Amino acid sequence: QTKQQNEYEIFTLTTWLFKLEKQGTINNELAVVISSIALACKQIASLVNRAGISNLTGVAGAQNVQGEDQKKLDVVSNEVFKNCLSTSGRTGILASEEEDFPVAVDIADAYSGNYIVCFDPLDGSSNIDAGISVGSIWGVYEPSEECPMDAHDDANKLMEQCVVNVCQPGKDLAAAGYCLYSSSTIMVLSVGTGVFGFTLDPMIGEFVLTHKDVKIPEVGKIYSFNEGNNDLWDESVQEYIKSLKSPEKWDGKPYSSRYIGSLVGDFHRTLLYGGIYGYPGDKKNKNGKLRLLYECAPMSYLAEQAGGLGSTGTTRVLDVVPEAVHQRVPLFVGSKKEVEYLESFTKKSK
Ligand code: P6P
Repeated sequence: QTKQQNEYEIFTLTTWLFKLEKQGTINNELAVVISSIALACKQIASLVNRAGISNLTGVAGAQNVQGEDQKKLDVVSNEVFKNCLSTSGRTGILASEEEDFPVAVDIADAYSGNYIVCFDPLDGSSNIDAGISVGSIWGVYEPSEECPMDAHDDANKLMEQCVVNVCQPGKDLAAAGYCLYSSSTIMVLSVGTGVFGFTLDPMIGEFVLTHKDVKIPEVGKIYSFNEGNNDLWDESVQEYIKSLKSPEKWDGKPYSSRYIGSLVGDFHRTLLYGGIYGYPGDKKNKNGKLRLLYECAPMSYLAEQAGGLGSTGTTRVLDVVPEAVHQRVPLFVGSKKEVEYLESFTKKSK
């Protein structure tokens, strides 16, 4: 029987992970990896919140008080993520938006689990100086014993082959999530049993359960696209956006546009309020701007776990087979009916 919850009992990310481990839903290694990600995000939250004060805003090249070269906040965040994931002892290879090639965790740090973690340590960091929401995005991919050991390939190539062969979003994602650094710091994640959100309580330094089994609204009258690129988009996307603005089509109530230029903030609003976020390919970049393994796949995984959908416009994002670590794909993600409506335009044109 369920134990009566007393008024002082709080549910934290740590106790949530323990419950899943006890149920056999996740193993201890994955619980430790996710806890190490939570530690990294707590550190980054503090850095982001104090960026202006501790002179961490602005571009690299500035001098700090010790006269050392100032690192950009996303470079610092990358170091924080790598340190926490390496010292967790449960990871094998780390692929970061900030690193040209995946890095193998030092064998001295490895213990068990051997998970591959792909992450964008501080997405949207160009918004920091303006105090606009930013976030960390991550995906934990199942470990794999075999990696293509190609003797004459150098270590970098070998690492890249490992990640590409092992990280197939639709079958190898063991967990995915993001941490939103905004009016509050919220960790949103899934291990395949739905989407849960935990808000950082600065009083106790713990992520406390605040969003239980989030379900994205079936439909939503908000679209989130950078319309400055409209003339570069495929005609099918232009037609789609035009249809959202038609008062006649929507009983006099066309869609609203919301775009803050920070994927984590735009996605989080879409997850809670419904609607669609899109970063289409365009004439300059046919695959758009966002990366599959540590932006599009984690967000699509979360959307589907919440009853939504993530599409490239022609196929489900989670069905894409990676060909390179920093591979880009177009992304349309949000309420299932909204993404399906978009696909009724983009699939027709193919
Ligand atoms: P644009 C931030 O640089 C980012 O990667 C996402 O967070 C954001 O959604 C997108 O790029 C914004 O790109 O071209 O609209 O400025």
